[in-house]
Amino acid sequence: MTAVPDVPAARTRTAVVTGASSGIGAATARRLAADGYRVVLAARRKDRIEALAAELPDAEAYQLDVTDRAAVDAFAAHLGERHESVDVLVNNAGGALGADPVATGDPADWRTMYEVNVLGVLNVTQALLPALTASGDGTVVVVSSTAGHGTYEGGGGYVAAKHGAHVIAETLRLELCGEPVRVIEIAPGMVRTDEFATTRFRGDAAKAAKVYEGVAEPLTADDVADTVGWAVTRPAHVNIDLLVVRPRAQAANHKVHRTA
Ligand code: 8X3
Repeated sequence: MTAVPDVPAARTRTAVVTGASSGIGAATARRLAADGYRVVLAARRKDRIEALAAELPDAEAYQLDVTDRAAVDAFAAHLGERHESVDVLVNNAGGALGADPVATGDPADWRTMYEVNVLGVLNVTQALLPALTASGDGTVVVVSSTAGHGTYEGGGGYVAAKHGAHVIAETLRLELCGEPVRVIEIAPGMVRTDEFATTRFRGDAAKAAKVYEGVAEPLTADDVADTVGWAVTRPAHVNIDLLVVRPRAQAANHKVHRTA
């Protein structure tokens, strides 16, 4: 009789997605769950992430404000207790506030955007890096923006903050060279989500709608999640440093084709 060799059960890999309560974060959580990850959805809005986690095969919701360092450290400790490993971190939490010129932008808005888009990425990445490294094959994703690669009038504090997020990804990749951790930056251009533009214009739906006016097909959150899922599921030795994704109708930050 032939002995059946012991085949070790494949380890369930854990992916953490911040800002998972809506838009690109929620779509990314769904995508990584479909790719077989145990997904931890982290966001401030508990009801939303709980509802999404309940829909996914193996997911957990964890209420988190990425700008609160003590809370982020507690989150890292929680993951250490509850999960065999942390394999993927998708730093997605972020957003824009206002579209004022530099001359009149509100410093409080700039501070808030720096806190979430830059320090939020720093906090969660620092806290989870030991676990990502210990996994033997960790991946850090920074969802930045084309606003991190070029500026536009009224981009103000958002453009400045997203440049900061881009620089974190670039610097971290240099610093981790030789460690078993990839650093991937996904830079989306115009994406129509339920909240991005509405938040930026503080609930002014008319202003928010103008952003996408006449644009045949802005990207969807699923389009971006697809790029995250693709980049993360490349073989471990393949590092997609930077993936810029825009709708066909947007050739550059300023160059958007609109129908009348
Ligand atoms: C969103 C892209 O053009 O609104 O991250 O800055 S843009």
